[in-house]
This record gives sequence, structure tokens and C-alpha cells, in this order.
Amino acid sequence: MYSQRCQHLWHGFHAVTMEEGRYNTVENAAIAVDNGVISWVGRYADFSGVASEYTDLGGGWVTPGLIDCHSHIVFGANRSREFELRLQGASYEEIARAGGGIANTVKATRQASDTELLQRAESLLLDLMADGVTTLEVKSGYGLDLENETKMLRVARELEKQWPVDIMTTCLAAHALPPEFSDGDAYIDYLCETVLPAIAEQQLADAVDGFCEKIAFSPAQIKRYLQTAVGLGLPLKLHAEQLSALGGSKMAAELGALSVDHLEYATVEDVAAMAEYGTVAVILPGAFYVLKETQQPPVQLLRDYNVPMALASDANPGSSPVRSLRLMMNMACTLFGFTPEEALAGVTCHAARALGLAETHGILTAGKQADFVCWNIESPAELSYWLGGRLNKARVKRGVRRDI
Ligand code: DI6
Ligand code: FE
Repeated sequence: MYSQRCQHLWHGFHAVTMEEGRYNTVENAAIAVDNGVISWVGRYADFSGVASEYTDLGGGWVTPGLIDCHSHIVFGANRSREFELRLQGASYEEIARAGGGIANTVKATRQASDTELLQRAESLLLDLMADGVTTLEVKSGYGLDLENETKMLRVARELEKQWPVDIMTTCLAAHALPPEFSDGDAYIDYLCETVLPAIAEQQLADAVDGFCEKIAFSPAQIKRYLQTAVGLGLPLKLHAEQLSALGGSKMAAELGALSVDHLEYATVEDVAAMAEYGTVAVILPGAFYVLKETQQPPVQLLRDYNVPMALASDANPGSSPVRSLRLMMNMACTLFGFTPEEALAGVTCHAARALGLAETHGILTAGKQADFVCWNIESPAELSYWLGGRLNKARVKRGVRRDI
């Protein structure tokens, strides 16, 4: 029973609160909101207070606003030409070795102005938001020098000023070796001595990420880079075990990383370390699908060790040109055996934790930010079941209805 006064009472729907990663269904629910924060969630019949404003959403299901905890939506040009080449038989790695791939995007991103990058990013952002995203992580990583990494992070921050979305920025300067360097160690030196300190000083990044892979940086190189980030007070994330097992995820977990991402080749040692240090596993079905990978992430092992599994778009112009987070929910179920409940937890409460936002985001309960979406569906499993389409009918950000 809730008998207090509140600013705004939302009702006319069933809700899943997603506390502790479970649906926690509330039928015929209501959500009381004050100053953009949830003050109560319960059955409408149990509300005996008074609200200054009432909104009846007219049916459907409410979930926490979706959180996309891994994206690269700021980039200079798309790579649809490489898609065509891959369809003709070229591999992702062959294209990269021939000067395409990430290097291609780095070239275009360095040439692009802030305005051009912003416009391109907005195109993806608006599609992700239209499909229910209310919080998005955005990585740099296509600048690969101080000027261009800061440009990307500035653009990412600008998105938050322009649109009703929370943006978390991540510095991914250790993504690839830029053309002006021939030695990975020397580039890591430059990142540790120049780029990371400047980005920390300018407070442009909420976290630091790297690409630990045979085609990118070794665990030893990444460790040095991540330790520098820790010294600067920045939280860690890591792309690890995507294409081979190098133990990057164990190393990052031991350094206290918020999340390790991809994980197709993660071993039991990696997973045990993630469990021990409370690191979230971020699963990225888009890249797995686009690159036609066959090695599946160790989903059952992650369950056995109680490692929270988040799901994200990995939206990027090369390996994951994804514009819908719900599509990732479907792919996680179809390709990796997630349950629809796990998929929804992956884009709400576990994604919040992967961003260090568990205190404020990802579940519907008193004290959390009032970010929620009302979907035109008859059961929550439909969010994973339908491929594409426009299912959401109302989107509330910080307590204000902001349908786009
Ligand atoms: N893993 C990925 O899937 C992306 N980056 C990374 O480290 C790929 C980025 C690209 O191909 O542009
Ligand atoms: Fe990525």
C-alpha cells in the first residue's frame, strides 16, 4: 500500500521490475515518480495516495528502459563495401590486412568534422532509442591519437546534450595500431604517457577499454594500459576472447574490470576469475552473426558460476552494423540459448552493472531513475520473439515521456 503524495502516477500496464535479473512481474501495475526518480512500484490497486498528474498508458507491458552497454556508433563512414567483399568470399581478416577494416574507419573518422560525426552517430542513436534504448555506452577507438580520440569522445558527450538518453563514454584508444606506429609497445607507451592522462584530465571518459587479441594487443600490452587507467581512477572494460583464448578476460577481471566483452573463447579460468571479482560478461551476438563465427560464448559456464550476462549491440561499421538492441535479444536466444528472461536482464539490470550504473539504472524499484518503456505486447517473451518492428508505444526518460 502506498498512501503518500507523488508528482506523477503512471498506470494501465503490467510491469517486470527485473530486480535480481528476474522478471518479478507486477500485474496491473503503477509507478509513482517524483523529480525523475521512482518513488514506488506496485499494484495500481495498492495505490491509495494522491498524484498531481496521472497517465494511463492503456495496456501493454512496462520494462526498465533498455541499456546498450557496448557500442561504437561514432565513426566516419560505413563499410558496406566490405560487406559486399565478404559476400564474395573475402574474410574480415583479409580485408583488414589489405588496409581495410578498422584502418578504413580510422581514416574516415580522422577526416570527419565533429558535426559530421555527430550526424552519423545520431542516425544510429535514434534507431536504437526508437527500439527502447534509454542509456547507451559509446566508445572511441577510431581516432587512435589524442586529437581524434578526444574528438570522438566529445561527440559522444554531445549526443547526451541533444537527446533524451544517458550516454556513458569509453576510451578505446587501444583498439588497433594506427598507421604512424609500427610497434605495439611504442603505441601503448604513447597511450599511457599522453592519451590516457589527457583524457582523464579532461574528464571525457567514464571508462577505458582495449582490444586484447592476436590481431590487436597482447595481454601484457593491455595490462600495462589498463593499469595506467586504474592509476588515473578510471573504471575498466575489455574486448577479450573474441577470436582466440589469450586470458585477457581473467587479467581484466583481476584488475577489477566492470565487464569483459565478447568471450566466445573464454575458458573456465576466465569465468572463475569473473565470478570472483564480480565482472559482468557482455555477450555480443551481432559480431558473432556477421562474422559467421562458430565458437559460442560459454553461456552455461557463465550461468554455473553466476556471472551476470549482459547483452549489447556492439554497433560498429565493421563487424556489427546493428541498429536494434531487441534484435540482439532474439539472437542471444536463438544462437546462444538465452531464455527471454535472461535476454531482458541482459539489456537492463546486468547492462547497468556493466556500466557501473547499478545504483541508479536497470531495474524498476524505488530510488532508481524513472527510465522505462511501455511495449505493445501480451507477454515479455515477445521482446525476444519478434524480429524487428516497432513494439514500444511509450518511452519515459527521467520521469518525462519522450517518445521519438
Ligand atoms: N571488436 C569488434 O567487434 C569491433 N572492435 C573490436 O575490437 C570491430 C570494429 C570494426 O571492425 O570496425
Ligand atoms: Fe566492440
